[in-house]
Amino acid sequence: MQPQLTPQQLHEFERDGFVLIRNAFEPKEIDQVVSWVNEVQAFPETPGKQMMYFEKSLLAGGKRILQRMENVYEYHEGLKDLFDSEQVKGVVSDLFREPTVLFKDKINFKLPGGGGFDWHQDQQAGWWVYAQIFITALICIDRVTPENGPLEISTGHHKRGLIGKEWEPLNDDNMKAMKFESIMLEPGDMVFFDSFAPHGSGPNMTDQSRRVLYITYNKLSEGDHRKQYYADKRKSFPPDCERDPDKEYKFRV
Ligand SMILES: O=C(O)CCC(=O)C(=O)O
Repeated sequence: MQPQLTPQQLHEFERDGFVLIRNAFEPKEIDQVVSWVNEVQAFPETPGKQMMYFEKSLLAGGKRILQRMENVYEYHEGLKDLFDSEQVKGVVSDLFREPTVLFKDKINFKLPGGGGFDWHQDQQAGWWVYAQIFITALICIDRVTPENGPLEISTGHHKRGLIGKEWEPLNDDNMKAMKFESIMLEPGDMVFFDSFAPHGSGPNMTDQSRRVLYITYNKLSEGDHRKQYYADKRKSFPPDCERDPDKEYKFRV
């Protein structure tokens, strides 16, 4: 099923910096995507392949849990086809009003005890090197509730360009006059958002996971940068299993 954006949804995206599409996937389709996410979640940590990042659970015991996985595109046929599909990439092209190319793919697992994300614009994470603007497609895998760390997005501030500094979360001054909307989701819902839309989220202190796929594209006219982006990221912020034990690594934005 290809979610056909209505003129109203196109308008909302331009006005707000994001648009929510309910039931973008049929139940059978999203069940398939959930089973693919289960498969990659069980992948072993392997240097040079999918990039797996872990965190310490905020719940009692503080065990090491999977926080996010990137670059599964090359290692899972089903997810690769999904990221290349009309249903996801095609809609981003409609929003850009021109052909688009995959920039990065990521699953945020937010398992029980998984931490939140400081307020930021994705564009602050050094993305300028690659392109001027990106659109991310979020696909909801697990139900998102007020308790498990929903995505919170501010409406209408995407038109202000870079609001904060690169590589630093937004500060109170940057966020004056911003209102954030928490987005509750069911599996199969999608959100498309602009790389300048300020957003963040809280931790998941429940006993259920809150997994969400984030697939990011840029305009094809700005070039295909996925391989270079991941080569750069492996150096600057490598996955856990590729780290130098004598070095300290800090997630910035
Ligand atoms: O998944 C979330 O809760 C927010 C994720 C986010 O902002 C990010 O990965 O940049």
